[in-house]
Amino acid sequence: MSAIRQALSKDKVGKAVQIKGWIYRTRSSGGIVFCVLRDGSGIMQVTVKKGSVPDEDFEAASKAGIESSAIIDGTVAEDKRAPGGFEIRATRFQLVGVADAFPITEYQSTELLLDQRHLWIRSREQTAVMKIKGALLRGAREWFHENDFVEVTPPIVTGVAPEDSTTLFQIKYFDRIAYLSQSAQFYLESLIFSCGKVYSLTPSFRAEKSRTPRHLAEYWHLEMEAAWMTNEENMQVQEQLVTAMLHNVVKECPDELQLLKRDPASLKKIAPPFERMQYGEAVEFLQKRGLDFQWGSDLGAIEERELTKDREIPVFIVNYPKELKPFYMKENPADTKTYKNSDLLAPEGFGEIIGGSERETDNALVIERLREKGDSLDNYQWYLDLRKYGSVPHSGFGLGIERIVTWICKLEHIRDATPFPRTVARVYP
Ligand code: NSS
Repeated sequence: MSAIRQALSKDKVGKAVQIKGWIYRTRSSGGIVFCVLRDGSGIMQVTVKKGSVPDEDFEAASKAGIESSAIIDGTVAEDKRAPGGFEIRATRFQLVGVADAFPITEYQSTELLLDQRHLWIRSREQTAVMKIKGALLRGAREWFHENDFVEVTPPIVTGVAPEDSTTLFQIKYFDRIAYLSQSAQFYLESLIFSCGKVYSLTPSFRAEKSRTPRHLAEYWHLEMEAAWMTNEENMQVQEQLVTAMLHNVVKECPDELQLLKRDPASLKKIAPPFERMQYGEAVEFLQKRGLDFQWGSDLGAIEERELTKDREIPVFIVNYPKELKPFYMKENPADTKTYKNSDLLAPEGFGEIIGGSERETDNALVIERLREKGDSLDNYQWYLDLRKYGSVPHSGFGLGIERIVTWICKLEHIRDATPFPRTVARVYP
């Protein structure tokens, strides 16, 4: 058996091949069925001619509707009119799984496509997005491996809230309350004492009630934490990692990028160092652009768009005011109103893909901030212990995988960066 991508080649011309796949398009005219078969690696035209295949095969090919599965034997031939420039002239057409009338046709509403998500993910665009996502993750894992990070496996069920506690999902956990993890950060902070440099890829959960094109209730979170690391070194890891991820997509997914109209040159030119812009500079920049924006306000979608729309390379916004960020960040000694942190904003108007910081190691400060936040210290005793037994300076970050996919694939909405999106309105299918 041959994958379609391999059959689409000059040196296969005249050779016998067998391909297995699903009918993507089909039409018949004057004793010939032209069907385009799809198999995940690509699409290819198959011509089934009456007399060139057994009669029952021709009959089956004439009747088979789109998304039926079939096994085709035949010979590869060059044909300029066929997609990809080659076709298979069938000698056998075996229908395997007959498809009912497919519920998805052209120009469907977004809601219908979401209801039929389990079928819609067969579309070529969705397939391309999933392959690019796979290539991003492979690029990330390779980079971490080459740079001596240990992949670790933190829990998903937890009692702590690293980020905004209003977005926690509560679950009944036997006879107690627990939460779905918002971030693996605190567990990674514990693991640096043994492994030094760690990372994890886990689902994270945020009960985001606002419907935005950038938020999911469940997303894949790639997080890193390292002992002895300053926030500047943390940013160096981020710019190298992101570059490696993008360059791996360019290497592995040229066809998928083309299908999604993403110019690979725009990704290839991204390389460290990325600019570092102080939060204070960002405020001035936005004011100059005519936005009514004051020091101390959070950068929302509008501001991030303004900061990045004329850029081709990601930019770090560093040292945010304390009131905008979570309690675990390290105070910036150069300006104690701010933290030693950074958000990485993707260019072309996209906005945040990473949030990172150096971590506070002073337990008194951590306790004070937890109290201000109104959290019970009971669930955090283990986290406070980390500062009692050989505490070291350390930093880390979290990258939203669907965010980077949305940016690279030029998707309008983050829900298309994941096969089964979980949003406030949807857990089906
Ligand atoms: O809230 S973050 O900014 N930071 C953290 O969770 C840290 N505790 C991570 C760490 O230092 N280990 O989230 C990190 C990233 C953020 O930049 C987005 O890219 C992504 O996670 N993110 C999301 N993606 C999709 N949907 C939602 N709701 C979402 N929230 C954050």
